[in-house]
Amino acid sequence: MKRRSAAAGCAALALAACAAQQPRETPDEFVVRANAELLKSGHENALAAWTQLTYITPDTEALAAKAYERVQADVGRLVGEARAFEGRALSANASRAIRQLKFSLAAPAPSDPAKRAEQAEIETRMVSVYSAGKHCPQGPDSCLNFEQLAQRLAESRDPAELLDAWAGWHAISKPIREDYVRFVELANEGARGLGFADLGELWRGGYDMGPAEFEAETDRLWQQVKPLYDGLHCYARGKLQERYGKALVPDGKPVPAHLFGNMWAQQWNNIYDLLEPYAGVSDLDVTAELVKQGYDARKMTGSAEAFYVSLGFPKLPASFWERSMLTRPRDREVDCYASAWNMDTKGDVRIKQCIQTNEEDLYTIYHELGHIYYYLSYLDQPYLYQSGAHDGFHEAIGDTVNLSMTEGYLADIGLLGRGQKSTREALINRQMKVASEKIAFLPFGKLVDQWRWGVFSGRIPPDRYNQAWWELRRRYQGVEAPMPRSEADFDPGAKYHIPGNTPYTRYFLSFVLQFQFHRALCEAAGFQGPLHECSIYGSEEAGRRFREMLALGASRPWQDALEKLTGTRQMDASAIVEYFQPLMGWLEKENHGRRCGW
Ligand code: X8Z
Ligand code: ZN
Repeated sequence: MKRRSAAAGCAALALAACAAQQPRETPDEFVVRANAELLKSGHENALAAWTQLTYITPDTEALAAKAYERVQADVGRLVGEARAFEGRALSANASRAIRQLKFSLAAPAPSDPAKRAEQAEIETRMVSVYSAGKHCPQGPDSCLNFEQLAQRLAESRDPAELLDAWAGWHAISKPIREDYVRFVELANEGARGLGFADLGELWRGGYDMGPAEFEAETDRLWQQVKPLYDGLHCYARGKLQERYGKALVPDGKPVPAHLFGNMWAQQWNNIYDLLEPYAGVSDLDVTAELVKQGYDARKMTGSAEAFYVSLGFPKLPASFWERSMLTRPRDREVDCYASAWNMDTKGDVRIKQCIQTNEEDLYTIYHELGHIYYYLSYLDQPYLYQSGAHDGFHEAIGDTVNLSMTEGYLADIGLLGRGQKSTREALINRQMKVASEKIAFLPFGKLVDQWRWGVFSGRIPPDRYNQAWWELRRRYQGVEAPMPRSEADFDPGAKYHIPGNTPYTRYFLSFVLQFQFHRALCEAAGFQGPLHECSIYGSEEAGRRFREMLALGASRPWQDALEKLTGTRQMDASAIVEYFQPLMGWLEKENHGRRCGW
């Protein structure tokens, strides 16, 4: 404690010089202190943020901004103090911990307290505006929130109604634009203060390789998976033409973005009925069974827990059930976006999700519990190592489990009838369903940060925000805006992770990695057969291998963690290609004669 007040007492000096006046603190001692300080402010921040997002009012917003500001101030100060060790030989642990410290914030703030406060307020406000977003097509009594609009996009097949839902939601982000412009200025200043050229360089730098090398890695992976997407896009456009006609969905052109059953056209599972290759062959309707069997949020979460327990993970702590928010409360504004929380890095873990009884939310709760079980697996690590090997690992855990929710598994737990047909037709149907989530997502997973990297570097200035967004969506996804857009709009802001400032490349990486993990775990489980039929449900050995990797947290470079589980040190798309081999062969024939591309 003394040291802290000494440091605070010489505030007029540069922080590094200030720290240099404490010659007795070794780098390793510094790391111990940094862990303790960050744990304290991180916990307070988590409590305030949780309260704000589960009870949005101007008061909770102000308190959350204050707590967040403290974390940013602590990180900025500690990074400054760590400069005293530059040029010195550090232990492997001190060097890694200091590296983690630099990359610990998604948006560092400027050192000027007034600007720091401004940034914290802006970030908090952007999320609040997004979360409270509503579309009121017929006046104030007709307002629809995000879930209602998303449901409309998923279920309606009337182009006018789809367009209304799409346009309504894309209007809520207009007021976020101005805040976002200022946020970029402030966060860039914060990143420069930590020694980065801009915030994008900081984001790309957190992967145990240089930022340029990382960017090249993402391009390499994209080239590996692009043929899968091209085939699926061609087929989907053909099917959408059958439903909506060539006037709305023309040949050789990008497809209007409101027709895919999803607000961002990022996953197409909601239009599986339109995409289904062989009608009447399979009954894959899990939602109907969930409803029939009276599954509520708790029961769905319990089902996910049981999967992890079958792998040898512990049961969820009682506090998880007491403190999580699993449904939308009726009496207040909340942020319903699904997320998993590690409150105190000591076992207070929670989920915030507004679970509805349907298949999509079932998969999401399994995804979220993946985060929770990662948190619980690395509780013994120091604070700065309590994160994923990289952020894509964190996203991939629950999704790896999702890949094991095969027909066999769903039948085991009574959500699908036994004796699903095992014909080639049934297999292609099933693969189409998984592809509509996993392959459809890949270009979106990549482009969101292509946009932000450009924004942070200044290559995309504010007066080109929207235009550049749609250029990327057209280039990568082959979709286009369903109505005229201008720079008065702020369409990127209609995606949670933009106002929420959550880096997005993590999901792109996750969608590649999860197949790598799945293949390795299936091997560990002794499964023999095609990858798409494997479920690791009930395999203690797969669970043991999984936990071995998870327990490392961020204590080692991610390549070590990957090697531990898969035997390779490279992210690689060969497993996703292998998984979808049957569908790809089928699509090649099916697309014959179609004019693919856009
Ligand atoms: O945001 C999420 C999770 C929470 S970490 C539900 N995902 C991305 C998205 O929905 O945009 C999972 C898949 C991609
Ligand atoms: Zn996630």
